[in-house]
Amino acid sequence: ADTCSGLPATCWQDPVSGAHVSVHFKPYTYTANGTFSIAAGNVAFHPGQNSQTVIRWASPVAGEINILGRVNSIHDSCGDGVAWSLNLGDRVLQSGSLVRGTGAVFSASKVPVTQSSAIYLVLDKKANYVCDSSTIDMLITH
Ligand SMILES: [Ca+2]
Repeated sequence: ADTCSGLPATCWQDPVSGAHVSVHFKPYTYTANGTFSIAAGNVAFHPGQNSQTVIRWASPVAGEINILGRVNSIHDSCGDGVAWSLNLGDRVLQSGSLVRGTGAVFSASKVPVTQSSAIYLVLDKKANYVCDSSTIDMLITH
């Protein structure tokens, strides 16, 4: 959709669970319960009440790739933070747990892929899903 919770953004959202991935068209500052900002063009995501949110990269190449990224829990006023994992198919390459308001850098070198491989970034709510807004940056090189 072209809006996410009424905001101008490219949005993939499950309105029942609250899970979403959004790319905001304009800078956005949330101020209802604490505050955080998302820059225009940044990718934000949030797990659902009873579901993870997963971003997939489908490999267009065969060979080895290098992955460098950062995941940030951006809503630091409530909740228990989020957990994340970087997967190649169903194999976990790296994972971590974030205290609310913190971030983690991840990287993986010489990851073997084919043109049917998929890299997944999984965002999990941990015990509860309140205040789990997060952002993701990822660079993949071949
Ligand atoms: Ca949480």
